[in-house]
Amino acid sequence: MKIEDFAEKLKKCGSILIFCHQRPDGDTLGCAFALKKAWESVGKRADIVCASSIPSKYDYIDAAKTVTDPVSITEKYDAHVAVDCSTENMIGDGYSLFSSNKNTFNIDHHVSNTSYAKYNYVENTASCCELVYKLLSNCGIKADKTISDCLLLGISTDTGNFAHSNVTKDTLSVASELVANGGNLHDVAYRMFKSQPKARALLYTKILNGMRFFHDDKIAVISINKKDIEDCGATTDMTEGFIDFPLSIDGVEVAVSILENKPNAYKISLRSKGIVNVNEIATEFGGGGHILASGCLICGFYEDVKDKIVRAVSLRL
Ligand SMILES: [Mn+2]
Repeated sequence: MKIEDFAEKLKKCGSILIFCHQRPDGDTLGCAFALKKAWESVGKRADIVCASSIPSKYDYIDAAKTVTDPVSITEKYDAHVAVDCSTENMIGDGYSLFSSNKNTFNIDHHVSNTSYAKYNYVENTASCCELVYKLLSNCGIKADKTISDCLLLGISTDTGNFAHSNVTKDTLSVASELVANGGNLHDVAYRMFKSQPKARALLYTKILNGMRFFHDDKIAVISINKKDIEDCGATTDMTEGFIDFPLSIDGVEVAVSILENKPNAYKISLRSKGIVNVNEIATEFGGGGHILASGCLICGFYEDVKDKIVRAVSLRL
């Protein structure tokens, strides 16, 4: 549906419950924080739920501390709104709660979005935060400094700080308006890209030591198991961004990260420089995402899982 119609429907809702995707990133959280602040700025009510815990690096935004687990919600809201979630699976354990409301909204920028809500607004932009900015404009809500900082968080993180090929003039023009409204881009970029806890740095070096190459060095694979994470005193969410390093290597076309989720269940992340559409590969295994960045879950023994995903990538090289 058109953004005008989507905004028109949502505007009528006095209380909304916002759903982030599991293993939340800066984009889904930036959307949720901005939407919550915006709703509150006009005297309405908004709460945020996420099926996973929120990484501590987002604590600098006060709304991060208000995010709760979907199971703790007993209240009724006028609408349930999913942000940056391409499928029901991305909402995770929160999906049964999400779908329990008859007024469901889905605003997202993933090409693979399955339009699972009553009202769906999907547009292929670099970040979902750009769409939330558009939504707020259409609701007649101005993005103040706080909202602008939240939206810049998603735009900055989903574009690799404006370095990915997904950046368009519209991305820059939204970012420019947010900066004009008082948003502090430097602060966001510093927090997300230029600082990290020691435990993450230790884990990173350990994981890079175990990097393996396949298919004439066109595929680089990193593997992260639970024990490595524990040994370094790190947490799973700290592995976000590790995959950028193998992809940066000259000659590597696809980088793969294999993260132990549960015993014999691995979360696969895929990044491509462009020759391979990794969204197709992830979809084959029940996941999804974008052409250049996607993910899925594969069950089995580590070596079998690794062989399966390397074979699937090799077939496309
Ligand atoms: Mn996103």
